[in-house]
Amino acid sequence: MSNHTKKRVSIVGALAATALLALAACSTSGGTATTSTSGAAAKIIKVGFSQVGSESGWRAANTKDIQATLTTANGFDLKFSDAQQKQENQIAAIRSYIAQGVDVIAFSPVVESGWDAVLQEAKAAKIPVVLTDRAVDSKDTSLYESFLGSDFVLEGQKAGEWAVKQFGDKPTNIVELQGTTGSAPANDRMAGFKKAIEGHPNLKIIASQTGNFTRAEGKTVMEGFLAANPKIDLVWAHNDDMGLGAIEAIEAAGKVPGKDIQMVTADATHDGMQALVDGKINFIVECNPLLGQQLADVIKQIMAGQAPEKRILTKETTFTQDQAKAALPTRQY
Ligand code: GZL
Ligand code: ZN
Repeated sequence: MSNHTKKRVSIVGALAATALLALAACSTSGGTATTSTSGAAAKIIKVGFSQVGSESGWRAANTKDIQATLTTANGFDLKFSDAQQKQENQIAAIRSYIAQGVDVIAFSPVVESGWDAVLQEAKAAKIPVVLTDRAVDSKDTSLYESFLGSDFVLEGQKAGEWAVKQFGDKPTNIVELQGTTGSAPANDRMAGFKKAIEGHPNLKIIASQTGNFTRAEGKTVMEGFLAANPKIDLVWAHNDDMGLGAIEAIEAAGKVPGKDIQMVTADATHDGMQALVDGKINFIVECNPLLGQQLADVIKQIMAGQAPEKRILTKETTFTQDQAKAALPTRQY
């Protein structure tokens, strides 16, 4: 190849490389615009998210997934707030998102009721709202575009059906560690479990109290249950974290969890599944926290002027000890 041609080839090569670099830079810089598939600059979507808190392993996995999915590289500018399980903090966060003029508001309501006023304000500001994880009891369903999350009644039912199978018609004293008072998961898991055991009068819920979905409160409430009830056969804990706290109280009382007192929980987080493998929990009903992709898809539909499905269910299953042994090594949370 002549020197002249070599020179031309190297200039063309350099130009092509620069062009490629420029293109790459603009698509990952996450500046004001990203190149969408059509090549036209797609607007970054400003999302205000109000999270319940950081009360449990489930919540930590849910937060991690949402933050890992709603990134600038994926076309989002995510504003995220943790309400420490207080409704007034969520209402304040939603109001601040309205004031900031975000494109979409998403949140997991800590309790079911008391949202109509602030959701009316979002509607008046023409900011669409997406519910994730937990539901609100607003009669006016125009206040939100979509609700994506689990069927908690079904989760409770699965736990109750297991208890019926496990204890047959032997007299069985059950204590219930309820989730946050007034929250959709607590209300619905309780209802589902009760429905599954009705018609089996041998299965009796002899005590029921909220442990607010935390390990610490689950332990304290279980200590109270143990002090007041000489015969407890089964703990029904609305989440793994309260169950793990209860295990500490059971062991401190010199009893063997999973044997002297059996346990069924909801969530299937890593630590819960480990306790199931260790035989301290006997059955877990999964509640899938990985809602980030579904949320991203719903927001993109809304921004494209499409109406998302009103109710989007999460896929989830149940685990026996053997199934937990098989699943634990590859679980994402
Ligand atoms: C259920 C979620 C509940 C989990 C708890 O979707 O709202 O809140 O079961 C969490 O672990 O605290
Ligand atoms: Zn029966």
